Amino acid sequence: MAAYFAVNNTAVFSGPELHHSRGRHPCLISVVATTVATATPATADVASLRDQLGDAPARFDITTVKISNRDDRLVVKARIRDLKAEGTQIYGFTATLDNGSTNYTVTTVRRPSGRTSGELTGYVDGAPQNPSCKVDRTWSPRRNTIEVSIDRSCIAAGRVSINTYIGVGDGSAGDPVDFTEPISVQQG
Ligand SMILES: [Ca+2]
Repeated sequence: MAAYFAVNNTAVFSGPELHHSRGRHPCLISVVATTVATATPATADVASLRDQLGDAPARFDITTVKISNRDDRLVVKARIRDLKAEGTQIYGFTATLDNGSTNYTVTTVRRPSGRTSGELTGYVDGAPQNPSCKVDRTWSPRRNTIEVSIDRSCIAAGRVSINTYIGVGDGSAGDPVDFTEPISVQQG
């Protein structure tokens, strides 16, 4: 993204307007601002990423993911290119703590009827835990978004690294279709 703007601004710099400008050109400021806006500070409790567009069929194509690692809730919101309500779909993520030995799997399934379910399982050194936490989930085919929200007390405190995916199936069978790179988010 930053490179894209830099290329555009380079083109502007080479234009005739440059000859009328003294000191810092406003386009240079624009390049700096863009770089800052797309690089999330390590200490922030909110982080987002843009996944490749067109690397999966439209209803499984994750385009952006935003994570809020707040004191009260962990909220993961994904935008899908065209979230059609067809078939049974599964969306989920893993959240791994900095210690590397504590992680969680969170899944939500949407069936053709529109009914959804959600499940969270914790693992400590590979041993499953059962926090019995409610997984709030909102599948919105109209808005092309899936939002999952969990009480923050269900997940050990601290920074988490999150990988998300979406695919076909109900969790017992099926295939993930699109994945995102890990997103590390400090707790606010
Ligand atoms: Ca994608």
